[in-house]
Amino acid sequence: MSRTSFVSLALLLLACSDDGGDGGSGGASTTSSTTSASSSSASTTTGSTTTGVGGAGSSTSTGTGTSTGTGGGTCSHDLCEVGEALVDGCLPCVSQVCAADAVCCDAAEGSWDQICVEEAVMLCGIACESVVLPGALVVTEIMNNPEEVADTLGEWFEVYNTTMFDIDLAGYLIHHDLGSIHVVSGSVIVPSGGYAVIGNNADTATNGGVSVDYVASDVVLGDAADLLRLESPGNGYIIDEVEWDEASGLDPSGASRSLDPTTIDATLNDDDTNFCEATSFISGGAGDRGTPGAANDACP
Ligand SMILES: [Ca+2]
Ligand SMILES: [Ca+2]
Ligand SMILES: [Ca+2]
Ligand SMILES: [Ca+2]
Repeated sequence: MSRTSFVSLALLLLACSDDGGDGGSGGASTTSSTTSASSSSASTTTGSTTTGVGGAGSSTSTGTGTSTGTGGGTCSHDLCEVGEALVDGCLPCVSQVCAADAVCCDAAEGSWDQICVEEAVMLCGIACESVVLPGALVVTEIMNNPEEVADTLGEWFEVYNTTMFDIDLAGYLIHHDLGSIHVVSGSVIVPSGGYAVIGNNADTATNGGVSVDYVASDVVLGDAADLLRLESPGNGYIIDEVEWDEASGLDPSGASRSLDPTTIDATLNDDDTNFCEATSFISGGAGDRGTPGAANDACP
């Protein structure tokens, strides 16, 4: 099995698991050695670009090369960082990765490249800032049919970051109705455990009072049916995709399609029945309902 097909297979398995996302695009190349989705935000970080902590708030780091807490020796660099090939066994996770992909421990011919980093994330469950996998972002709210303002002025959607790292959407591809692709220009930080709002108009005086973090004026949100897909740059992973169709019975006008807060998950948001009409009025808005940039209303 080639190295890239291993990553694709692992992503496929991830997509089939409970906490997986929408899976990667099978033909996507993962050979580029860097991903550009790393966060450059200084809002919560200390300047370290990769930390590799194993869990939020956990003091046991399974990703750092200096960790010896789970046996093994000391690795020459962090498992989340690309660099020279690591010595097999310097951490249990390295043994796991190199058993599957010998290149990562081949000092003569190989190196610990970005594929090795991704494999460490997928095989060992560590977290690395440079690896954004399907499910990391979830589309949680879609205002596809505002009423108080024209759709051409007041459409927006909201994404939530499920990971412990901030995610920068710079370079991400936004598809609506497959075939239309918007490439995010510039930095748009989705904070860890927080939201970003992407809309077609940032002027709160004319867009229904919505604070928009990024304007994508060419992303049109169909009233009857449409889809949104967020694709990461470089590796082409589908980080989340959501489709809707009024045939499901949910067909709001003047209220967003709002994902129930108990189902914030990239797989669960594939089911239209997990959405309902928002009930809160947009703060300072013109009368439409939604919670852009904030937690969603509970569904009945
Ligand atoms: Ca619309
Ligand atoms: Ca409308
Ligand atoms: Ca989804
Ligand atoms: Ca919301």
